[in-house]
Amino acid sequence: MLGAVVLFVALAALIFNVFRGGGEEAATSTTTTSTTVPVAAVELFPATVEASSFLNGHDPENLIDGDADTDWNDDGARGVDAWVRLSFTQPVRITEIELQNLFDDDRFKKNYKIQGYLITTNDLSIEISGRLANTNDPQRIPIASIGTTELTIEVKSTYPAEPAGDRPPFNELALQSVRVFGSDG
Ligand SMILES: [Ca+2]
Repeated sequence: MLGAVVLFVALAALIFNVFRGGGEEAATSTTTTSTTVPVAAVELFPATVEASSFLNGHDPENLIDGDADTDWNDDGARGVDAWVRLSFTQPVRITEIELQNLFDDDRFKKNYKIQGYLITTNDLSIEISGRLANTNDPQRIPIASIGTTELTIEVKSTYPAEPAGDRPPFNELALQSVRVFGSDG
């Protein structure tokens, strides 16, 4: 009888250890050491920019030309399904982007503006989504990409165009500029 109990306990312990061993294995974490040297972020300049549509004279290139008097407008679709895609000739690490609505207060009000956005890059599997404030102050969005040659900003929702001055609001979504910061090394 005692022998049977001992055998049972030994067997139970063995089974327990097998299961526990499996659990331990699954719970084992791997630690990675990072030797990344911080690199000062600089402004990165896309080679090209394209958009889902644009109003004549408000080409997407206006977003990256460094000229405050030019801007991009979608083609009267009120921002529905609008997107902008920046392309780089060499892979870049992007730390953040800066979106700027129209500087001019009346024009800012009279156009549709980005509210919800979805940002994707061709080197990251994650999507970055969020909401901009309804303001024409510059707004920065953190990105942590590693080797991007293409970054796409999709408009998921908008702030409506409002009357300003004595003219009715427009049907276009407008954006003044997109600036990109990070490192190209
Ligand atoms: Ca511009």
